[in-house]
Amino acid sequence: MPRYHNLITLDEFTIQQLRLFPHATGELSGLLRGIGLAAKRVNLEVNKAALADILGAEGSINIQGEVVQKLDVYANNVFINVLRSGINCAGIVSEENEEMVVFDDAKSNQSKYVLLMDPIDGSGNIDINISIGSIFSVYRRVSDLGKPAKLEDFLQPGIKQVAAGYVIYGSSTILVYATRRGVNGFTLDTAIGEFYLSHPNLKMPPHGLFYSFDNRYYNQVDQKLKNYVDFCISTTANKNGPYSNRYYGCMVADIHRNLLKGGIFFYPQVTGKPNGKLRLCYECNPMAFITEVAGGNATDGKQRILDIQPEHIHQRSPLFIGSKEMMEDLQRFLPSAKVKF
Ligand code: AHM
Ligand code: MG
Repeated sequence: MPRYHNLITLDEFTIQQLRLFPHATGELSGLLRGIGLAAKRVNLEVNKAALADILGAEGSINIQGEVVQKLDVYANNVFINVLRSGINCAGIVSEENEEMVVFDDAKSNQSKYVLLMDPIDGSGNIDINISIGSIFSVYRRVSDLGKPAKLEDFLQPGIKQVAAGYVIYGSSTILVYATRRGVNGFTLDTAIGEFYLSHPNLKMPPHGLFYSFDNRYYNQVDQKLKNYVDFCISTTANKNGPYSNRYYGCMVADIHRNLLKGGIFFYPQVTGKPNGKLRLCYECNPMAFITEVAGGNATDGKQRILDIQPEHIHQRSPLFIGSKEMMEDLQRFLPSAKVKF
């Protein structure tokens, strides 16, 4: 019998998790089901991108000052439409929307969750058929149920995340999500259109062979960080010699590999980008949450990512994230990095 006949689907898994919590309402399961559905729709378009006239720039510049790709817009609409038509989300913040989007209807106002997302991470990879991703982060609202969600619901420190996850559209499509109980990965079987549990209880290896950093910024970073990059490519980096440099231009793909194989990823402060490039609320926080639950660490170079109180939904943050022992090595070079929590 094929292996997957014994596997459970994402929906079955999230429903089984409910049995562990007698007071659970099923709302988070419903929300994850919605995310899974949106991911399947996006996956379909990604797979026929050139045929579906979805390659290339859309023609506008987003709030971050970046060129918006057609697929960014498509994916953003798919996620928003699925979540708006469901009843398990009170509103969203997206990289593609300057303001929060509140689903102000009687049912959605009763929902206890809000979601923050980057609908397409690694947009620069779309046209060249290299992995891209979607990232999401779920919080319990702090504003009153029954009323529209408020900005304060979205501006919570990452440590308050109830769940976080990503979808990687790669050689296969995998949805990985974390709750405090663990990290699990589900691979899309396109024939039946279901995500199946394929990577149960993921743990990040404490050490790995990869470092992910855009080397074009080498001459723009602090001397201490240059010393660390020099260490990564030195013969003493680990017992097998230097680390391999792997940088896909898609953080989801780099961190997915590091989660499975061990590694470190960093996008620091560089010239003209005092806070790096990545967005705290829907890029750094969800990846930090997943990584920590899996046994790794994440810092902005001064403090734990998950402890940062966001002030703006689109604020950027430097990010250093990865396997525990590699993060401890980093701290020897950047003593202020505070990677041990
Ligand atoms: P995006 O969400 O607009 O695609 O930007 C985020 C991406 C990350 O996935 C990736 O690591 C980084 O931007 C690449 O940027 P750079 O070309 O500056 O190295
Ligand atoms: Mg993006």
